[in-house]
Amino acid sequence: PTTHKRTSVKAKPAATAPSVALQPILPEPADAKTLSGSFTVTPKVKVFTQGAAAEKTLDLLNTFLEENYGFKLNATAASANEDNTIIITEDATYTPVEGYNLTISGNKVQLKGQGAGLFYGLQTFLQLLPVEHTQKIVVSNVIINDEPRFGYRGLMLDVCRHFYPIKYVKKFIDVMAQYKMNRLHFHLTDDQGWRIEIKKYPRLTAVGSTRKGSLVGHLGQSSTFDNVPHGGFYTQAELRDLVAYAAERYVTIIPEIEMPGHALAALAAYPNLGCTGGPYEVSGTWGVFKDVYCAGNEETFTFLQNVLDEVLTIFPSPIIHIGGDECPKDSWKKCPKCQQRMKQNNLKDEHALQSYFVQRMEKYLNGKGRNIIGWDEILEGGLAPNAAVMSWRGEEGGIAAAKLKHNVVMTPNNYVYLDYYQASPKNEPILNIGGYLPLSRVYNYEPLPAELTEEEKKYIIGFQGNLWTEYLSTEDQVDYMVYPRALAIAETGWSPANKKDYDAFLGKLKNVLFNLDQQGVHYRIPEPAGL
Ligand code: TNX
Repeated sequence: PTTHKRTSVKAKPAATAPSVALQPILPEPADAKTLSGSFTVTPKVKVFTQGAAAEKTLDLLNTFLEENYGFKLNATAASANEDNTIIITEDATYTPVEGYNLTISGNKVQLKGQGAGLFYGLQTFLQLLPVEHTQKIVVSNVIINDEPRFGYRGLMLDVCRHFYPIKYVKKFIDVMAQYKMNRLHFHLTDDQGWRIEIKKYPRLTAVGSTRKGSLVGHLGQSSTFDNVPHGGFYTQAELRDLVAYAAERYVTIIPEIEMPGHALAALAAYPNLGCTGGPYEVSGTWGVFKDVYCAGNEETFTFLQNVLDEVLTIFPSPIIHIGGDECPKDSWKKCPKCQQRMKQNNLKDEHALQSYFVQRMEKYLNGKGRNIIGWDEILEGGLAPNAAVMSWRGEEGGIAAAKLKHNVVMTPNNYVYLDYYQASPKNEPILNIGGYLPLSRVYNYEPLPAELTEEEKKYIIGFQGNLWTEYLSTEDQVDYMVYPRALAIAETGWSPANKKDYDAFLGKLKNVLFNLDQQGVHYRIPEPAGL
């Protein structure tokens, strides 16, 4: 029987659809192999899903198809072997957790991964569809095995210096997620405004969320105070909804509650928390202010713990940002309670007192199952035992923290501060805080410092671009500063270093910017390659 031969006509090889160009993918995948042939998406394409996350992925695909091409995929295949089918498989054992496999070949689209991987694989697939939505939807055959280089790929948004409504923050998250970023560091409290409702302390928002006006123009250079009241805050219900919205897109929101500095808005509301007792005002100018939380007063700690209790019920993030930057020690030096605390605890100077402050808050949060992250000033006077460090004054703090075996998020101002100029100030339509960070410089930043050993490099868990908003009073201005530089950050965070190429990146932006146009994002038009 083994010699039995079929005498019928040979099976016809499946007709291969003509090849088309592979659309560019941003961020560049870890590994992509283009194959000949193509797949055409039509309303007749069947779908086959396995797992709840796969169904969700299909829903997202259908929403996209409906919005952009006016149809949905309704036909379900009986098995994963049927031709002309999109097969989405949730595989709980797939590694790495955020990775995915997308194979388009043999008249099938197959996507495999865990929840996050399926989400990212879908983002890739959507980029492979032709950007002009009037065209036939033909996608090149391809095999993609993709995974991120860093687990933490973030952007920071400062909503204190200027307030932006939830709707805008959602749009911000949409774009992040499309380009596979997964951490939104939400800067919620500062001298110029307290933006999160805290039920136990209603004055934080009743008083602390509004200021009398804003400084327009650079201090000392024809600046004026506009006397236009500015304010706003998010209710807890709005923030819970935002957290859920972000989670659906695999974005974790890391809230920042600043301490012990940048505290004027809180002090204006509760002056007993400052060393002098006030009165204090929510600031309408920018910079660093001498009035900070009193480190000698027990009420300060009770207050911050109670605030954090409410913050933790809203934000499930395993890390909580406690600020820690730019805290002048002037008021502590003159404050009898602070001096007494230093004596009692054998603290040799005010930096040690700040370290005491942060360590106490760390202990409190660790007790609630959360870890803290703080700006690199938390290294001064002794780093709290489990704290992660956000290196912003260049890379130095991050290098020091990694050597101490602490986790680090790189966010050096000289490479990724999105409030810095993108070109010569005279050619820019809006006033920026200063600095000079053209797209190419942001793109070419390498987050793993060469002076660290391979072992030490493992502590650099990721990196992030920061957007401070002193001079950005409108959403359009935020868009202008963030894009396309945030896309450069997205690629550095996701793609292998050896897959990065600035000219190729600029080439890929054509499709990306087309998509951003469709979404109403008012990005800055980048200079062409070679400039
Ligand atoms: C420094 S970066 C700050 C912010 C300012 C920013 C302006 C950091 C931890 N603190 O308060 O907005 O410079 O670039």
